[in-house]
Amino acid sequence: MVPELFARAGYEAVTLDLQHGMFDFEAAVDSLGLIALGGAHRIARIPVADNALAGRLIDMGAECIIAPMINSREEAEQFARAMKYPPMGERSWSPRRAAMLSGQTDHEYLTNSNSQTLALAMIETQEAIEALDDILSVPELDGIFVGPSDLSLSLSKGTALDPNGPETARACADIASKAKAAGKIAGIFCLSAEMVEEAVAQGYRLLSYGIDTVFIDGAARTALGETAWT
Ligand code: 3PY
Ligand code: MG
Repeated sequence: MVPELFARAGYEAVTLDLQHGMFDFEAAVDSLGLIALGGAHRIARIPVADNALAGRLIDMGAECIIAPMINSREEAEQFARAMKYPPMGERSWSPRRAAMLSGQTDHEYLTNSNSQTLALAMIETQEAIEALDDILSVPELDGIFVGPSDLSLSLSKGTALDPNGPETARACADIASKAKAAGKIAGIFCLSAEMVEEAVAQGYRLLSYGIDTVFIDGAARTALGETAWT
């Protein structure tokens, strides 16, 4: 029920995290249907370099795939090409559920899906920042998605987990303006409402804000704190 709750709460899109979250493929397949039922767009994050899973999830109805730790043009290209049908890429044919969930026939889906699905490469290392122009030049790639926690770890050479820090914020602003100049979508993970505001001001268009376990943890602690006997 959790993905559906988020969709019904008013999020425009709900992301299933198969990199760090608890989803296996079957749970993700169920959840994609529940997000659709709740009326939100369907996003999934794959584990590092798992382009085969990107293909399976998009066939099962994910509309956007986020690929973590993309550090070179070649990695971006391999990922994005797995997401797009020829002649653009080399996505393999069998989109049964994706066509169903998007209310299209297979033929309509074939015509439309390259422009209706998003391949986003995560920028979350110093190496990725150095290769950013090359990554942004991949025509099949729709955009980038920043992971500020890993980015801060990488920029500080492992000495600081500081997703809100000034060095990370400067890097995030640069990434957004380069993405905009390249005509690509810029997305980012936000840990707070303040980060959402800052990211919007920097030009980010896809904001991923809130984690189910963090919300539950916070609500549980608040509820306990409100009782007289704890
Ligand atoms: C990061 O901040 O590194 C992320 O991957 C966010 O999900
Ligand atoms: Mg990360």
